Amino acid sequence: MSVSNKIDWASLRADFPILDQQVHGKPLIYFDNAATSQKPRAVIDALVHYYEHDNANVHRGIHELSNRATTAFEGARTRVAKFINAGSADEIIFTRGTTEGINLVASSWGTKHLQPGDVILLTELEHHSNLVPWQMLAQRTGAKVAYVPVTGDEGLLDLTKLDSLLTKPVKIFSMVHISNAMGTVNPVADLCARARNLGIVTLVDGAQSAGHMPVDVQAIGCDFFALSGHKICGPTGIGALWGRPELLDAMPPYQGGGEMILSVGYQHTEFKRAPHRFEAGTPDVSGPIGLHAAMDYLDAIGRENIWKHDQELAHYAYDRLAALKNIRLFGPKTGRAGLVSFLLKDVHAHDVVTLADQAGVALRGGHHCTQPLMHKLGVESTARASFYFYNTQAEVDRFVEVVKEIQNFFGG
Ligand code: C6P
Repeated sequence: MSVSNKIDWASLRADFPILDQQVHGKPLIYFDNAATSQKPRAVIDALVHYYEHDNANVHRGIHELSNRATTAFEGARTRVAKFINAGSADEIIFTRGTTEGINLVASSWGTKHLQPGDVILLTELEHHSNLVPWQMLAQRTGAKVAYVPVTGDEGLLDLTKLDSLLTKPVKIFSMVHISNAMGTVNPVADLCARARNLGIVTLVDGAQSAGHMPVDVQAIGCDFFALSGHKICGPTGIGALWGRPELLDAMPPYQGGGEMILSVGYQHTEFKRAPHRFEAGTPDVSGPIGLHAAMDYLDAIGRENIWKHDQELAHYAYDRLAALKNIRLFGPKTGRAGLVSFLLKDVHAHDVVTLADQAGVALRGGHHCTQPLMHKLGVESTARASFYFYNTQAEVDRFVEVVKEIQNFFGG
């Protein structure tokens, strides 16, 4: 693999203590990175350091620990802004993850702007996180939800339909950057430009893209971008939503409470500007600190390098699986992100995952929170192997052997 020549991937792998273990007596092969990534020592150390030295509530105290915690917390906001090339830290709202980021936009921006007859445009590839909040909003406002169709097993958007779908009643177009179920990489910059020409607001679900490829929200040209920290080497429970400042400042708060106010009376409250008006209550302080360490770690490797590595591994895995009999593969043949999704003839995806686990290989099987997509493709579930930069070609070879053993076990 070409990128392997430039970077010492093996030594990076040693940064992840969890990977050095046996599962069911076999060396762990962790291929469930699209669900959550593992954490390097640098992130674990940042969390331990924070709790051992600086733990305090933020924005409240004038004491030393509170000042340190606040500086670290706000420093992490600046780091996130740099990670996705936002114009300023004020454009970054800390959330629990992608799900909460999308809910925030649907609830705050959506409730303010949508009316009966308006349309919310999504794609048939979406994760439930980018479906359910919009369906709930449609129910509340009388708007309708429409979808850019998917062509079939290759999981590509049928963009021939886009002109007829991007019409005047569409108020927001919310799309996944990388499909967690198919590995499709959507041409989000092009989609956002076409929407923007018509004055349509756009949101990009960056759950699977942010830590896997270079992301520049200004180059993408979207209005909102949501990401999850736990999928990019950061802690669970922390994520970020980026929004254009002119949109954020005109949006009503999503939740009320402490920290998001300028002044409160018994009848009336004045709110802070974005981002603080969207962060009610004591925030997760350690989460942003861990996320900061994760982003430093990823950028020291280079997301361009990570992207090439993951893509090469995914294409290698895809080609090796495609050489097997009685297998159905999902997602694009070329240009795919770092995962493969498949079904073995007459074997349930859960059985594949259970037997792979016995061999030490961690996969995911199920509908991947994309039930409508699965129904469209006429399946209930798939088995999925999803990669990150600490995975190796040798692990893929072992995984393919395990898939063959499972086929033999079931007489296939
Ligand atoms: N996908 C997977 O195994 P949260 O849970 O908020 O961190 O991320 C939600 C989410 C949103 N969009 C996409 C494209 C995603 O892949 C995910 C999470 C995991 O594929 C859990 S279902």
